[in-house]
Amino acid sequence: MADRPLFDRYPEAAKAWDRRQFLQTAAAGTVVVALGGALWRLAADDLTRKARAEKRADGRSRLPPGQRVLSKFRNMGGDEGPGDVKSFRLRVHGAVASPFTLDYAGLLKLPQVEQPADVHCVTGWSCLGSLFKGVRVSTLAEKAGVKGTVRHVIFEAAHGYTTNVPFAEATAPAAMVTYRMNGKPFPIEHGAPVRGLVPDLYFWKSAKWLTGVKFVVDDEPGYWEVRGYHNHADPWREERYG
Ligand SMILES: Nc1nc2c(c(=O)[nH]1)N[C@H]1C(S)=C(S)[C@@H](COP(=O)(O)O)O[C@H]1N2
Ligand SMILES: [Mo]
Repeated sequence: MADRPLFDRYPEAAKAWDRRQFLQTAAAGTVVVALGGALWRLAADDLTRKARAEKRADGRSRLPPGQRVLSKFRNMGGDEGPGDVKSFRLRVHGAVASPFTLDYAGLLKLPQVEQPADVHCVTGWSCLGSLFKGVRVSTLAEKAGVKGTVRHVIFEAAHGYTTNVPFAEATAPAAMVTYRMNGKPFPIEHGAPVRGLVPDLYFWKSAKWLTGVKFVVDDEPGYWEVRGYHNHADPWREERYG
């Protein structure tokens, strides 16, 4: 861009000059963004087509209906927790024989798994095959000794965010509390240091900035569930809104 001339004596000329510069910059930017966007869209459409044709081990389509594949997670926002490992605590409680609280080192001492998962956001994007490392919710359930009457798991997060998942689905092999994605810690905006992961339900069921896992007898609809989103959130049934 050209250096801005001195317009002290001609403020009207200054306005016109600034406007012209602005329009030029905006036009150039639009072309670049449009080109980049078109290439990105072609690549994403290709991933989407491939995933539609694939089947999961459980026989379901790799891509739930109404979803498009993105190559990485979009940051969907939320009220961030502190994000550091030093202050991290995970409270495992509710209808259990032995409630306990883990710090980060304690979490790492439990049996670990590292397994790929696909995630599906209710806004329509899916991200396939990221590798997640962590501790299964079933491991936490066993350690706590959940009572036979427990039917739901409430994931608790910073600033009061919660989400509810049926016990059977929260303790399926795919569901965990995770602290690594593709070998790297989660960035703060994606839930550092530990987030829930219930990949076979819409992604709002995967609480970022996790602080607790509570096993309960009676259901407790969470933050989004009381704001019009579906209580169950199965992407293959498109359970988007309640
Ligand atoms: N604590 C907390 N967890 C949360 C949310 C939130 O607002 N707060 N948003 C949920 C929603 S709506 C989605 S789609 C995913 C987004 O995760 P991402 O930002 O890592 O893509 O996190 C879920 N977990
Ligand atoms: Mo979301």
